[in-house]
Amino acid sequence: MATSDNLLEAILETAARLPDQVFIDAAEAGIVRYGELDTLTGRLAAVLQRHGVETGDRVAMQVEKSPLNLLLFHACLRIGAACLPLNTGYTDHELAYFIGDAEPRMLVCDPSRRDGLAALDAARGLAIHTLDGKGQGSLAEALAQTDEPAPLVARKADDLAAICYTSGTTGRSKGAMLTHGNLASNAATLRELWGFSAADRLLHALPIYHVHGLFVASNTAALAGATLLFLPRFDVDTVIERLPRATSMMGVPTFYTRLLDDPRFTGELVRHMRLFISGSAPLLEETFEAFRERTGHAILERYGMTETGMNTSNPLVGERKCGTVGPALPGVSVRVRGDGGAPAARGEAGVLEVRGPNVFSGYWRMPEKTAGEFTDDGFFRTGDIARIDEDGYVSIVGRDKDMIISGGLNVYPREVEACIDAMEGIGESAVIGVPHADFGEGVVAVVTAARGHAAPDEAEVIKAARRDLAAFKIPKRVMVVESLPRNSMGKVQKNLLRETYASLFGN
Ligand code: MLC
Ligand code: AMP
Repeated sequence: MATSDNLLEAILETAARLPDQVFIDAAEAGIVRYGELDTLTGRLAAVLQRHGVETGDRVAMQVEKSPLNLLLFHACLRIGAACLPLNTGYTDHELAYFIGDAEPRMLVCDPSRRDGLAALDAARGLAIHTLDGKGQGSLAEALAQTDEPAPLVARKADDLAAICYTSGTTGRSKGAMLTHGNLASNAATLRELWGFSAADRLLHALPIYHVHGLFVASNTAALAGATLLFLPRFDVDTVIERLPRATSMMGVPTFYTRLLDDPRFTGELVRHMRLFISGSAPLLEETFEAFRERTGHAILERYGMTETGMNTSNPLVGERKCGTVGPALPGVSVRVRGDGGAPAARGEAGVLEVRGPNVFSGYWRMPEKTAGEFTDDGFFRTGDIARIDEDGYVSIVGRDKDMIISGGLNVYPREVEACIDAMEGIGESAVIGVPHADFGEGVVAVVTAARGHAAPDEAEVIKAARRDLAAFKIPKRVMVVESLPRNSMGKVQKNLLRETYASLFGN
């Protein structure tokens, strides 16, 4: 019986029952069995402690996906340190902000980034270890030299387990503080709801620097004693090759559209599969229908956020309604508020609010920002526009926040605009998302020339943006206009721009 609310303790309970079962099968990158989890996480935790990481500290990780990367998250849980997963695409410029804000005790990065980040350790007393996608680096070397496992530290449900940064529509990126209770309750609910068991082999092609791959997929599988078929990234060839061994798969909509684009992806290939789950971005009805026609499987769509983990899900057994994200999870309350904060009538659209054990404890060192996002009765304002039907199924119909979701990754126009506006020769810019067959939405920048300057050059703008911004945020196109359309209040009319460029990517 678990003696504390430490999420790793719950995972190790499952592990103790299934010592020979494979937890992570990463093919040539190695295999980790459930029976090894206690010792491995203990030894890795001992390495962290030897470098000064204590309970309550933060450990930042910006590393390529590998089994050791996932175990590093578990090692943090073990000693009550909060892990700070960071997109591998973030530039040094972006990284410096997260390090400055979260003040981690340790950063684990790819060996190729080590030199560029050298200034950080000197300036902040930060211990830096390296780890590459093959599981090699100074962290692996230190692990090999460590025999004595660090004991597991008891945690309460409201103790911090992770800080996940999510950009804001205004201002700085915010670190969403997720607790052991948030992660454990959500994983236990999803295991039950989606019927995960030790018989499952979950095809895991998601990155593990976001909640989808790190928490939803990995924690749910680990609590169930399932096997993760761990791929370094989503690659159609490898996915098609490994699907015959899988029972289930989780992905963003781009995974499913890319599979459908490949003639080798047939109903025969996936007849044995139990479950396909989609989330992180809207699944188009045409994708749902084409998938069902090709394979006979109805993709199960669910809805969540970094701040909340999963909130709603279509059912495992029962109707999966296309175009909806299903009813609220057990224990989670959802409601829709119309204009002025009054409850919306059933079927009417408004801002979606959620409350439950999955909802984060607040933004790191931003108490005012946190207070502003919660209602007096404890509901979190998601910023998504939704409606709820007579059966309690939620449909996400829009966003109250100026955010683009590209291939399941969020891009905040304001951040890209600030970067472009600072460039020589640019007057102003407006960044929008328009339909894109592969990424769902494609980032487009509409720019004007600064007074007295020639029209900006598309390639130059893109090249300059790359210096500061991760590749997924870089506009796929830069359109030059004489002036941006504005309303009578002087606000840029992005809806007009979205209409103008709706077919830019040939949709
Ligand atoms: C990569 N690129 C992207 C991109 N991913 N551009 C826009 N949007 C993206 N998502 C860039 C690359 O850097 C490259 O640029 C160019 O686009 C082509 O890359 P690619 O080879 O096609 O990309 P690929 O490596 O295949 O990645 C695409 C992807 C990946 C869809 C497989 O982005 C992915 O795994 N997305 C999942 C993200 C995720 O896990 N989200 C969950 C968030 S949690 P260049 O210029 O370098 O050539 C969340 C909560 C919830 O939202 O509910 O789950
Ligand atoms: P993130 O901040 O990366 O966690 O992204 C969370 C956002 O992704 C949500 O607020 C929604 O806007 C969006 N999202 C997640 N799942 C879905 C879904 N199934 N349908 C539509 N939008 C989704």
